[in-house]
Amino acid sequence: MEVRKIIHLDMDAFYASVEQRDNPDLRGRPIAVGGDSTRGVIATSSYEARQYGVKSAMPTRTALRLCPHLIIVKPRISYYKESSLIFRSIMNEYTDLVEPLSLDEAFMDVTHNKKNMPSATLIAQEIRKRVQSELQLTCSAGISINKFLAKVASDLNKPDGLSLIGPEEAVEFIEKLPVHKFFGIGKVTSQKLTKMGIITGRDLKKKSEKDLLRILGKSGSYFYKLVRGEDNRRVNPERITKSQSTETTFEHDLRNIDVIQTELEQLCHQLEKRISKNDLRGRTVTIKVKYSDFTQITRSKTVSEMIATASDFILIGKDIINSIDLKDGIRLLGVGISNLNTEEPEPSGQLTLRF
Ligand code: DCP
Ligand code: MG
Repeated sequence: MEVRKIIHLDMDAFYASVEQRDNPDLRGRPIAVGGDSTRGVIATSSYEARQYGVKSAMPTRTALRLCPHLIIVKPRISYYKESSLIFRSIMNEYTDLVEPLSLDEAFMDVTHNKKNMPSATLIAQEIRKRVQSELQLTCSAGISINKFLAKVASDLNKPDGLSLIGPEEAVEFIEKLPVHKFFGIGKVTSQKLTKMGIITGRDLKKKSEKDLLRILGKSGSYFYKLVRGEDNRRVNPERITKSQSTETTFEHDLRNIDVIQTELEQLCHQLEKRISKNDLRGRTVTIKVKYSDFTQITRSKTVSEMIATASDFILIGKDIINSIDLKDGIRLLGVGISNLNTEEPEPSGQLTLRF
């Protein structure tokens, strides 16, 4: 099979950079885009603010404690969308195989491209220059042979950087990569792997596919291939997000309803973070529970309004959990949102852009 040339592009401190671009008073200063100090959270922060530890999804109150002179700016999503559209149109000049992951992030497959440029690195460099001159924003690029490595690569020289993981380095790179850097391996799983002495890709590679299926569940086969440099997921320009979810497996089965609800709250905050990145809203909340005997149930509730905040998910999620039989305890809890705004019918005669 032909070696592919995949680029992953990710804007730097996206919302905050747009704000600093549009308001010179904010340039060079620690700013955060987000809600107010009463109950708001930070969507993102400028790199100046990151030095103080101000991060995405942090309560604004905490952020102000870390950095008292932090400037809080209210989000202006329509402006971010406008820049995002231009960003995407620049990428589309090189190929139609552009798969946006959120407003500020996308994969491209430039193996064959409209400009017949043989070097993916040069394409990425050109795009970065154009983003700079047309949007006055910076972005970082990762170039490699598959989606997984391209995404890891774009993070290596952030902000305003580029990095290449070439075909000959791919396998060695993955072998050295700590398991917590693997997308799809969460905190609990990586702790579990660490306890088993699996610290890096190399350790993961020593396991048979059967072992990985046992340790990681269904995704075991995916990781088995991944550590061998194989990730054949294609760049899909048509992908529309239909649902978003997040789940966690506990180290010990949980029986106590208060503990379960606290876990639910954390999951709901993670879910909010995920969907706010994509500017998504939804109407159906689903709770997934796996019992100690590995049987699994899901229960959903649909509301009439589009919702997008952790507090709404928590309210509905708790309602669902209270109606579920917890039996002898649960080993996994998940929360998801569907019936998203991506599935809304388009108003007739009007062209709307999907995000
Ligand atoms: N976002 C959000 N809530 C989060 C995380 C992100 O609303 N919990 C929004 C704001 C970000 C944008 O999504 O600007 C893109 O997310 P990234 O994770 O790419 O973060 P940034 O672009 O801000 O920073 P980086 O330079 O690390 O990419
Ligand atoms: Mg970004």
